[in-house]
Amino acid sequence: MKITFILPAIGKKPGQKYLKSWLMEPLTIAVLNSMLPDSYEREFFDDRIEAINYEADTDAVFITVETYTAKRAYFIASEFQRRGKRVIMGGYHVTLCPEEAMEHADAVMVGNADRILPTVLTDLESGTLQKRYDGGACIQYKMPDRSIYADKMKKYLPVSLVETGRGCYHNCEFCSIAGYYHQHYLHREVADIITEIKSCSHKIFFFVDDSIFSDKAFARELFEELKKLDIIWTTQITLDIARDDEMLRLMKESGCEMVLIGFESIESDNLKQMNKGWSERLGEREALIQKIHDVGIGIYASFVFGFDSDSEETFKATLEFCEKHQFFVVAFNHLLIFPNTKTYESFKSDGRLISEKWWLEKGYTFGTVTFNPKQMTSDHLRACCKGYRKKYFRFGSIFKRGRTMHKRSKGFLINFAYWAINIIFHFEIDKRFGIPIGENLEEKKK
Ligand code: B12
Ligand code: SF4
Repeated sequence: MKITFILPAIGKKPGQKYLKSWLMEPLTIAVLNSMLPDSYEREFFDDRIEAINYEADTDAVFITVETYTAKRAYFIASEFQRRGKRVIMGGYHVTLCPEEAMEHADAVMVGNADRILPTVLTDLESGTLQKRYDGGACIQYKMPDRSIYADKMKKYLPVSLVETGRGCYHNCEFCSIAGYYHQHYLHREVADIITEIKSCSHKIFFFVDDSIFSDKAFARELFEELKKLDIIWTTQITLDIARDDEMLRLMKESGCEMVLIGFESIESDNLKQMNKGWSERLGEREALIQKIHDVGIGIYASFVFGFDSDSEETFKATLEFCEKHQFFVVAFNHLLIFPNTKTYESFKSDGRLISEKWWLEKGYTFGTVTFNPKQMTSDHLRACCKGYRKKYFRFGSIFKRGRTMHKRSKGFLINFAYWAINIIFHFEIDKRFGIPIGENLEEKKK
């Protein structure tokens, strides 16, 4: 048996390269690859950096699909299907929208592959493939098999991606993780994670978890073991980590140099609207941020605009807030209305969606707002996301923050990463906005 893995790309502007900051190693493919029996042949096409060989001699094509890559994934599937190949799809978008994906695939997998993939492979071999498989939520692999993209490693950012757990206990209404894991959290064995980290080639790690300290005992055990390794790492976390002084100290000692925090909004009403009111205790936010900075950990602060209390004034106040705290980097994104989230349902029932399937819409570009905000037009919201991002990443701001960064942490690697990331973000703003989704990917890859 031979399996062909595909990671579809989002899209490109004509003649441009794929966005550098999106070029991370495709951990999903390594994890799925590790689940195949040794006897299987396998190959992988990374649509972001290389041409797909639609003539590949293969028994099945496995495509991982996110909402932004769905249009492209369906095109790739159709190319293989018309050559008589079987296509199986899985991933976030398929889990959130299985009926839609089923129209484009021979089989879809909803949820995690870890438990159910052997059944899919048996059915493939015996020619009894079902239309839909439900993998549920689980995490059961030991060691991702990265050999599948070893030949492409130089094209990816020099960061190793490792997954320590999946899911999150919270239920923020706009979030795909909540739509996928339904407030469940699961983690791997610490020993497996450490063995995996030791096998990776880079010194910088991104733990792709959405909420690494959901299980505090596990997190503590993990951080204690990380202390024995000479690595630096980052992850996504909620601000309440700073309520636990011991955990914060342990994180820093174990090599954590930066955390990504989804603040989402500085407006209480917005936080309530998205069911993230729990992230804010009146007056405490500033103190918690200070504690993280005092221990020497930088913050990648992420904000989402377009909730009902947002106007340009919110952008101004948020920029001021970010400049005051001198965050490592920020993201100012417009609200993305992902399918099968509570936000999607409420915007749909209020008649506020401009397009119900924006991700398949012809001409849809990255940065285009797909709903009607309350206090701004959708074009104004888009312009503010871009304009205020530009203000934060102007060179004056980067230099000023760079000096603060150096005072917070003296590590060479993290300071180097600060300059590299900020400069990449500075130049990527214009490139990122307006990327046509699913387009120009058959151009010769550079
Ligand atoms: C690392 C990461 C990135 C990296 C690189 C991603 C990459 N493709 O290489 C960076 C930082 C660049 C990034 C960027 C973006 N990301 Co991102 N990212 C992640 C993150 C944190 C981890 C992904 C991962 O490696 N998971 C580990 C693997 C093992 O899990 P998995 O992919 O779910 O795979 C399992 C199952 O889903 C299933 N499965 C998956 N595919 C397939 C295929 C088949 C055939 C089968 C059978 C099964 C199967 O089996 C696997 C094993 O159980 C996820 C959140 C998360 N925790 O997963 C967000 C996430 C995927 N990203 C998301 C988004 C929105 C983006 C951006 C659009 C953000 C932005 N505004 O710029 C960009 C798009 C970039 C792109 N696609 O090129 C969303 C997608 C939501 C959606 N509905 O599609 C997520 C879910 C985050 C979120 N909280 O909403 N991202
Ligand atoms: S936004 Fe963050 S905290 Fe909220 S459900 Fe999603 S992953 Fe969990």
